[in-house]
Amino acid sequence: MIGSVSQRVWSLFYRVSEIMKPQVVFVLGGPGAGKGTQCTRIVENYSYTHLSAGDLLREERAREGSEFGQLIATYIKEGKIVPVEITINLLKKAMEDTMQKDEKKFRFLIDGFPRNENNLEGWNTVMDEKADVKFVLFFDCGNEVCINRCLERGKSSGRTDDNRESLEKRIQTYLQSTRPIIELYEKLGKVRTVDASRSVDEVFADVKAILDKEG
Ligand code: UP5
Ligand code: MG
Repeated sequence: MIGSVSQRVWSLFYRVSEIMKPQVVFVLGGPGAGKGTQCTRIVENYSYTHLSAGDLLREERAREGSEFGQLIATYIKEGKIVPVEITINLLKKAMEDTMQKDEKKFRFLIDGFPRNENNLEGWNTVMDEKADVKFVLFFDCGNEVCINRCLERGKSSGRTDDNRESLEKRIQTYLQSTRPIIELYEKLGKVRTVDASRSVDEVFADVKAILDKEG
């Protein structure tokens, strides 16, 4: 009798912890494809927390006393992908902090990650057991549109990589390293693609349709 009660308690515990397991959507696409813009819109309409890997790296670059500040600065300007040990710790901590503050916040948009094989390996090593990747939201946008959006933003963004020289490198890195990751998820049937070259509202209409369907 006691045994069966405790069994039921444990099975309930496991069911609850399964429900609370972080649910992740990876948000990928070229530089300036609109990942950040669309994530902001999603957060306004759905119960997701937006974590931009690029923003977390820029914060770490600016943090006084950071041992990685200089390395991150160089990598970002060169459009190269920062070693995953740095990025994954920032992401993990941001997820933990969010869930600690509010246990209901267990749905995450992870924007701009994973960008290459090293990133994916790091995720699988550190987070695979701890979080479920639901799907990849892919903002598909031509290189020229991407470059022009970033150049336009560069007039006021203050970002060290919103200039033509860095942008050429960012595009190359995207094509060589990130596209194969998207293709890999595509083979698993886990990519939801949106034509991101249209207006913010048009893109978001498609995003909504995907999220309403996926839950
Ligand atoms: N805009 C947006 N949508 C528009 C639309 N539909 N129509 C017209 N204009 C639109 O948008 C970019 C600009 O376009 C904005 O001015 C916006 O108003 C306009 P945004 O939403 O910011 O696009 P996003 O895809 O987020 O562009 P971002 O520049 O942030 O993409 P990146 O992937 O290049 O940058 P990120 O910050 O993710 O990474 C920067 C660098 O950090 C990387 O190059 C790399 O060096 C490093 N990094 C890592 O090393 N590892 C990581 O895991 C992540 C980053
Ligand atoms: Mg962004």
